[in-house]
Amino acid sequence: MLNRNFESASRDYVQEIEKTLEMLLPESSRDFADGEIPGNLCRAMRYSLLAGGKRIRPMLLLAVSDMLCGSHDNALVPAAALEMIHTYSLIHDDLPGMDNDDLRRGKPTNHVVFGEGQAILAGDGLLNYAYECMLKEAMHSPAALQRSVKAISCIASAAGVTGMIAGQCIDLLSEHQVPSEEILRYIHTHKTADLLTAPLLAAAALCGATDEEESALRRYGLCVGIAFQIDDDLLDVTGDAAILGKKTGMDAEREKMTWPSLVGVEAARNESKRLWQEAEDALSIFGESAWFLKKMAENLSGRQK
Ligand code: GRG
Repeated sequence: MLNRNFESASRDYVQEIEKTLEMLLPESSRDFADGEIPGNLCRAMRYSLLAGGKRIRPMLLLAVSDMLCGSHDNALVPAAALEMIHTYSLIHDDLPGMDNDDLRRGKPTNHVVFGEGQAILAGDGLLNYAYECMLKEAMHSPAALQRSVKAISCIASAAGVTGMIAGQCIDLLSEHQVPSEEILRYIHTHKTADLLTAPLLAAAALCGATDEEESALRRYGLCVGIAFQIDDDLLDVTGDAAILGKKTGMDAEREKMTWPSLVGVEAARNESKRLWQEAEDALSIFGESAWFLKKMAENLSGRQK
């Protein structure tokens, strides 16, 4: 990536991501046919996947690939797959059995439009299809098979039962409980930071990064992830629902464990600021080549949605 203007570089990344998502999951008009995704399932999957998310996770994967490999040709499918996994987690998180939200990305949630059963399947579908796409792509290039398998394994662990699902499990169990820093750090690390670190480690695997590079990226991902979640908690208290595209004040209503509920709004703001700075510091070993990741941190730290 020669383009060093953050806004236009992100626009280029997002364009490529949208194109890859459309290529991997085109419309399917037939109700059912062997070897095809049933029409209704495909519409439900596409409804949430193409609803205009910020595409942070796939962008991170492409940016780290560009930084370490000088190109991101073999990173586009894993990047799109990661967005599918992220979208599945949002669909399931919004279900009546979890957070019971009716607005996401400024649109009615998946279960409101397609019904609960179909929304569960749309989430399951996106999760499974993500791995189908990554594995098919990996089998097409036997020379890069080992690196691809390592990248897929990073993503699977981050999204899995010791990663995002574990974080979500403790998050749900912690509703109505007295806030504790240890539990909150666990929830934020796994529910949020793991899936933001996954693209960094997957790209590191695809590019054959050194241990030192990998651990710098891990540090950056953890700091970005926790700061991102603290900001998310803060936006739920102080944000604008119209800009956010979802209701605010829901954490307090559900008695969720959050940074503002643990330490108050001001201290939560300070902790987030400290972590954003630590994230940038973690990139020092990459020098100038980490310009996009630095700008990404700067940009996310002021986000309104
Ligand atoms: C259902 C296993 C399972 C996990 C759900 C994603 C999630 C875990 C919960 C959603 C609520 C939440 C606060 C998650 C933390 C991560 C987060 C802030 C997600 C929103 O990510 P953005 O801002 O969303 O990147 P967009 O819509 O831009 O993609």
